[in-house]
Amino acid sequence: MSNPGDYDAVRKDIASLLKQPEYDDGSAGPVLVRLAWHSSGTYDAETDTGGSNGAGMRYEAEGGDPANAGLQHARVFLEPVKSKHTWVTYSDLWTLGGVEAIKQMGGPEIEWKAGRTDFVDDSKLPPRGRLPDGAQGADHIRFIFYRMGFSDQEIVALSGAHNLGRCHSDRSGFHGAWVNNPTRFSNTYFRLMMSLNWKEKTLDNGVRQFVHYDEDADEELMMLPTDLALLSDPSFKPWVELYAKDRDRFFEDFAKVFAKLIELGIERDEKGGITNIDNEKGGYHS
Ligand code: ZEM
Repeated sequence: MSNPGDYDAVRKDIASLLKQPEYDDGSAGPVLVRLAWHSSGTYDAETDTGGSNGAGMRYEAEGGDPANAGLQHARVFLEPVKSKHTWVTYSDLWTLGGVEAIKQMGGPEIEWKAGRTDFVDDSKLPPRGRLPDGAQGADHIRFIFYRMGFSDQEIVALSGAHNLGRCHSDRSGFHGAWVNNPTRFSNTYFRLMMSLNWKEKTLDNGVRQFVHYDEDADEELMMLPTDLALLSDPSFKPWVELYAKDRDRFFEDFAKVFAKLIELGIERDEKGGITNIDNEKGGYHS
């Protein structure tokens, strides 16, 4: 137990659970980043529904969305942190988990604010199907991310998260990692996207992805159709080129857009207090 509001204590415990020698590439970090993203990425600006507040993924309607397959691993990794710091809300914990994991994996510091509640407001629940489908192209990417209020530049910056982690056949049907060192945050994803020769491959399960095989590497690298759509689209491409060249600019832009992602649907006053949720109905407020 820690004092309510001691988020540094929570961060410390997140940092110390990242090392998981038996899991994937030895780190819980990438799947924590995906949890933060999927908990936020259901937002629809027009109807002001979805988003990280409410931690709806705890329930079948959202948690059982096939797009969220595998994210129970991330929630299980974080459970001891929740048991120890009972005052922290799941919605704060899941977003902070992503932020702290990125920092620990060598990425930028991302602004994070507390105050989300775990009260599920039925009028804000997102329908399934709000998250992107990796098998599609640029039109689909824009449809999904414009709905949240992101620009083309922000879409490309956010996509740089694919420096981390991997695809699992039993979760998404895709297979493999984008880079050779997928537990280290960097701009390698953009550099490899531009420099390698990507070949289309149909996996045994019928799923189509792009691969690059290098004799010196341990395993084939991969790109989703949506990843390579960034390179063939005239408005996305200049940002891929910039981020491949300029690591610092990528870190700076990524930090800004990830901070925006985890604030979707949340309105705050000047002191940072959330103004558009019912404080009576749960959640901790400092
Ligand atoms: Zn992802 N992502 N993503 N993504 N993603 C996967 C894995 C990870 C898309 C997508 O279909 C997939 C963003 C955008 C988009 C991460 C972060 C972010 C996987 C593999 C797929 C299929 C899942 C599996 O099998 O386990 C699509 C289509 C996207 C946009 C067009 C954004 C934005 C992200 C964060 C800012 C991360 C970290 C992973 C690795 C997860 C892991 O378990 O290793």
